Amino acid sequence: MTIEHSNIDYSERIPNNVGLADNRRLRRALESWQPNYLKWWQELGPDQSTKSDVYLRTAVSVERDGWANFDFVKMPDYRWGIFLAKPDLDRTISFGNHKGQKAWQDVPGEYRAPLRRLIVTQGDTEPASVEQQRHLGITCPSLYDLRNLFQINVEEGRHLWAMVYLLHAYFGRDGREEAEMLLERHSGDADKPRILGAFNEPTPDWLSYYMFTYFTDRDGKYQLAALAESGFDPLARTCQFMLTEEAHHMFVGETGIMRVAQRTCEVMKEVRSDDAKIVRAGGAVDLETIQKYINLHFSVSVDLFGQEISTNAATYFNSGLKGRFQESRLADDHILNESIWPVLQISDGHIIQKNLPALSAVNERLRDDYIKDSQRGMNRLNSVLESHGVESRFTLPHRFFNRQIGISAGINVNPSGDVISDYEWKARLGEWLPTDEDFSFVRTLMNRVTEPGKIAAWIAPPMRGIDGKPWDYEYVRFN
Ligand code: BYC
Repeated sequence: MTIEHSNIDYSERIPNNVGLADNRRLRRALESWQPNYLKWWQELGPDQSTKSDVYLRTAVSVERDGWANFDFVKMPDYRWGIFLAKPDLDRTISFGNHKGQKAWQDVPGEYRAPLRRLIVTQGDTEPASVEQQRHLGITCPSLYDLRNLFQINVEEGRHLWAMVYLLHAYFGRDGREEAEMLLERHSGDADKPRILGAFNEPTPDWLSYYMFTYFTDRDGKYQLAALAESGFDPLARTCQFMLTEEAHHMFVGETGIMRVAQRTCEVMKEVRSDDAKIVRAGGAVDLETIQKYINLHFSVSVDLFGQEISTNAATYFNSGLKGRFQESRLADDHILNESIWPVLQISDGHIIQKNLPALSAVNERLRDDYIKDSQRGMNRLNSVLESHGVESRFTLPHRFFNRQIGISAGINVNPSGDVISDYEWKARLGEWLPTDEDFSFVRTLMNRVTEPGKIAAWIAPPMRGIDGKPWDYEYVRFN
């Protein structure tokens, strides 16, 4: 058992609020992982960034108000640490077969393997995203954007620390080996790729990056929220605190896409045309290309919820390891043995809805929550178009479009949700997903802008800056 504090001890080599000073073995284990982490950061973290002073927030407490401190930091000196939300000593498990029992402070022997697997899968995504975004700093559209990229990168690094802490503290030798592996698998590596599909896709440009932080970080929000319900209390509490940091990541994604769309609308007005070629010649990303990026990143991200019907997911739920979104607020028995859930299926070339056992459909239910949330952001994005008098609207493609995992994997479903022939799929793919030519065009816009107050021509400036500073503040100082 460790002693828990809400304030973080920064006098330690590894800042923490888990009483690491009182646990020599664990402290030593983590201190021996730390140099490997730093080596990984130097090799695969943000390119050409180590000497810059960056205006970053660092967690100083796990209290809701005032948990972060902002200051200039060189990223390799960032105080990555271990911060768990405050404990609730009376907490009980709110779902599954152990509902009503006291939450576990240690790993129950029978759930060791599935818990480790969940923690490893979560942990694997964090450094993967840093690897995916490694080169983006070189083509940043403004200092404000560069700072946000770096903020997200250091926090994803910290989220890796969060999972590595759990592996080291609760899973013995296996845990230590898994922690090593988290630095050995790499995004897109042919031999040792990252575990989940989306984390092996490239993030080649800033439009992809905003889409990633909009769609893929939002998967993070839902997965972390489901793990924050876990009966294994240290996992629940670390995920609760990670969610506090995650909100800014989705903000960067959502406002990023909105700023791109805003600039496109402005250019459409300037060039008096909505023709993609003319808009591109005017230096903005045409609406069609933005829609194709949405289609790509949404489809890759909905894959991250796994199979619609999953025995893994049912086992996680039954065992009290992973709940549903806001589990304790849901008005049902939280056991689900008798419940059903509507799930889309494909039958005779048609998409139909079937009521299936809710227990096996918890992945799909989480995906439903995610899609609703993604749609809310699309509505806000569409309000940008509306306010500029542009008639077209962005849409989310059908959830079965372009899937690699689940019922529609390998089946040709168009963005409107019709099952189509191979011939039509191949012929029309370029209308729905970015083509090489689209990527090349977006790449031509990616020029580095680092003068305070200046911004690339393809994106509008943000409404406000960070931490009460103006948007044109010198957020990154190059040395
Ligand atoms: N790619 O029964 P199923 C974030 C595998 S993002 C490749 O449905 P399950 C972040 C699956 O592993 C959040 N493989 O599986 C965002 C299984 O393999 P086996 C990350 C996939 O376990 C931005 C098989 O297919 N956190 O934090 O119910 C920046 C059968 O599938 C994929 C988590 O994901 C895929 N997309 O569901 C930074 C939470 N999907 O058993 C960070 C932890 C499925 O046949 N993970 N498979 O070998 C989980 O809860 C589950 O592992 C999943 C999969 C929901 C991902």
